[in-house]
Amino acid sequence: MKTVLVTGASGGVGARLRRLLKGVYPQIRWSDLRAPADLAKDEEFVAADLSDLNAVEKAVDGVQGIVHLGGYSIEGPWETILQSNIVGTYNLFEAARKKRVGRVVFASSNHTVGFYPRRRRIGTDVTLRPDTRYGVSKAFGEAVGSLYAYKHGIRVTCLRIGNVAEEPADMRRMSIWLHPEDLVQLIRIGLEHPDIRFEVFYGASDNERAWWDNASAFRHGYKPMHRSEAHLDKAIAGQTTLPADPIGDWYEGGPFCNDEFKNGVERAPD
Ligand code: 15L
Repeated sequence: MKTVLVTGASGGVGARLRRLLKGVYPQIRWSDLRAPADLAKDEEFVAADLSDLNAVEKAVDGVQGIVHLGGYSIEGPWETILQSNIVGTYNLFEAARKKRVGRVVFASSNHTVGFYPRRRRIGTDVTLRPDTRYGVSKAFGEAVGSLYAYKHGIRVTCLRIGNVAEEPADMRRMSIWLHPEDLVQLIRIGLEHPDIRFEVFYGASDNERAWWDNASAFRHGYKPMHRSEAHLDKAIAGQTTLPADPIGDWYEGGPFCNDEFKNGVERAPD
């Protein structure tokens, strides 16, 4: 893996990866709509709008692997989600096929399965239950990844990321937290592990209160280095600042589930 493209360079996760991936691969090309304000002289950057296939093809040209973080990272209006995440992710995989890129790591999200109740422990093989249009777009991305893996032989890893941060901010994040260094480990498995064909991993650190069975990641050698339990006090303190949310507190997706929720608490499906 000599040259790797990372989309979404200007976002919060992108900023952390720019620091942590330095030196890991000989050449890293960063991409986003606009360059990060603190782009260093030795960092390669290509501006690309994901909804423009020609621009994406140029960004992808000559790389062996892609980490696709780009797009809209929270719930948004349909038109925004459609262009940034649905058209954008299709373009990314299509450009990868045309330019013969060998591997793609796709940043999926816990919001593909947000409507599972917290009391259930789920694997990566459950029927998806997206909690938002954003979650639907990530489910679409996983499906496109599967298509391009099985039809075109691209080695694809989908990371259903929980919440990337240095510490879990509240009690929900105690269960879904992903330390940036553990994210790097998962990305490296996706880009380097010889057995990858099409895999889905949960993007979670060593979380004692996890709702997810991450066996497939462990089978590929994932050994998370960070334990959410070590930050419990901070998470409890963060939780006290949040309003009660009967829907969000019941489901794994938290406030994303409550957003526009019209189903009636008593009819909230299990
Ligand atoms: C996500 O998928 C979002 O990109 C991120 O902004 C957080 O909201 C995270 O999920 C979460 O569930 O905490």
